[in-house]
Amino acid sequence: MYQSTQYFIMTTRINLHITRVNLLIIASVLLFVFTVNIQAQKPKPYGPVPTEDQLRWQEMEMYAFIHYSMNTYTNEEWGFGNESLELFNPADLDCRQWARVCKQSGMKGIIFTAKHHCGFCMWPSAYTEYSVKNTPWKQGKGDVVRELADACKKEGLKFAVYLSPWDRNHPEYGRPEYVTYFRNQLRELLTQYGDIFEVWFDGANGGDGWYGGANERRRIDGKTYYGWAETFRMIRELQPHAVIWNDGGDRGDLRWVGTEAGNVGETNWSLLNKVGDTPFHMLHFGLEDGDSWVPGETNTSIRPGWFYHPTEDSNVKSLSKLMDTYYKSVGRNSTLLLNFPIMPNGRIHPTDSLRGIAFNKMIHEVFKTDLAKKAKKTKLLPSETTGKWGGTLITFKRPTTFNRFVAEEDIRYGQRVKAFKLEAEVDGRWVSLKDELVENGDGLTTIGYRRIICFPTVCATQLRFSIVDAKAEPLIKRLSVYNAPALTADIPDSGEKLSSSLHIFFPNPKQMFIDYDQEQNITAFRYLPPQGKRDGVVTHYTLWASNDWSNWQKVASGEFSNIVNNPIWQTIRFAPIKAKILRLDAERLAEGERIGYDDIEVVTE
Ligand code: FUL
Repeated sequence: MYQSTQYFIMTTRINLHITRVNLLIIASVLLFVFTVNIQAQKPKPYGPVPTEDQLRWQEMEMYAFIHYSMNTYTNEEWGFGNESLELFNPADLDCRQWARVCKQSGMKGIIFTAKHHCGFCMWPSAYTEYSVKNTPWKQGKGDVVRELADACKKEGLKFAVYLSPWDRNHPEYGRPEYVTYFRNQLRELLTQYGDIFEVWFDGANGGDGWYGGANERRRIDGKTYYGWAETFRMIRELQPHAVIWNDGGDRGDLRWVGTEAGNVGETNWSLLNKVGDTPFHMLHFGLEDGDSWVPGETNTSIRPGWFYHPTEDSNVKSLSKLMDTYYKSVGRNSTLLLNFPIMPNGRIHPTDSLRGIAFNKMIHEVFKTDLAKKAKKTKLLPSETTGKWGGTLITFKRPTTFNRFVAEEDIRYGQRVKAFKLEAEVDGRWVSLKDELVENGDGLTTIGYRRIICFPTVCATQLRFSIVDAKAEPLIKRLSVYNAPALTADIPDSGEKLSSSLHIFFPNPKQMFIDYDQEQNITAFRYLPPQGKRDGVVTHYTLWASNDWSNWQKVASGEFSNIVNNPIWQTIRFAPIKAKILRLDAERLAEGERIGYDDIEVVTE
């Protein structure tokens, strides 16, 4: 399994008088030496290691969620279970469009909400009347799961299902009969739609519901009620290569990262204990000494909600937000499960698809040229580094400008690195680099499958990577260096005309520039502060405009009222101005030293 030329043994010719007997002896000796050598050179696993299926899953890196159900027609996030079947009649349902958008957005597969909490089945299940078969869509002959599974196959994407354990429609929910029903449904999904790469069981369980007309609250114990062990056995039998995501009871193959905001901890161990509770910090950071391999999957939506709501058309995540999400998921030893909601007409909204495609393009743009490839890499002994495990010195041919660093461990043998250090030699001086997406400390802790470090651009002649602490000898299989463009190109939101090349950058921590290629007629500036914290929230501002970087016209100044307690979008409107550059000066921050933002929009005419 371990492919490396280092296992080849070089032999020299031996001049021996060979008889049959000693030929046999020589052959056995050689075989022995060869085996011993392989065993000596092949790394020994340290601690828990991934299965082949977990590895394959991790290598997918990004895949999509599609949320589509009755909620799409009621404009809700959760359905109650009594929504009328007449509501489901999409005029233009096109699973090929979903698959194409996902593929062009860099997604390697799709996980579909075959059944959400409302209990409505997107396939004609034989076990309930509450499904597409009793809707006006295609006169009840349609099957969304089938259409999507086929579309994925055509586009070369993998396919997976979300089957909500909680079912607010089913009369028996809460009783043993429902568990049988649930397994019957799962069996349909696992046997009729080809290969399934992941099975997703949501953790939201029990509560109010319609439950066949009972209209009551039904509480269950998510750990015991569903009999997960039996269900898992069935999955292993029917889809032996599927990985299981389970937030409710028995430990699956993957774990939730404790938030739907789109980030996992910068320290991220792919380990957990097989049994026991999983409080937020375990989900978010993993468990350094966990006894099982349970890697984190970062799930988030491209919009604020999981289902489509027209009011969110102007809140599709910006490109910079999506890149931030990428760095804080794939760049932190996790995968990214990015949701695209479906509109009532049965398609993905153009803003979401354009944004997804731009996101994928930007990832390719950032990681186009590995500047470490042509540089000299020298192995460093512990005594030559600041760490006790040695490291690598990357010497560039000439001073090189960069702002991203990528490291990967060979996780087949376990996750080992606990802390590392990055230093760049700039103008003859060694400076420490820190992950600027991390608030406390330098963020240089775990590596795992992949770690991406973002730091302000430096121009350096050498880069020193030292491993400060590790559980066992580190097996680093990749060290790369990139120079991400100092701009984040954004694309137009539907309705409003935004520049197709919105560049945002920070010349200093309290100043933000937005720079267009061409003059714009600007009518408003919008700021979404960082959510859930005071740090970096701009409370008082001055907004300036310019065409030439030297003559600045003051556009507006003032306060964002109540922004700390209610951190919603803030809009500064003004009479239209013609400008190429906008500058926001943070006059006061609620806390901290650096402007923070979750999103920025500029409205142009
Ligand atoms: C949550 C659910 O309750 C949401 O509706 C959504 O499906 C999300 C992915 O998981 O727990």
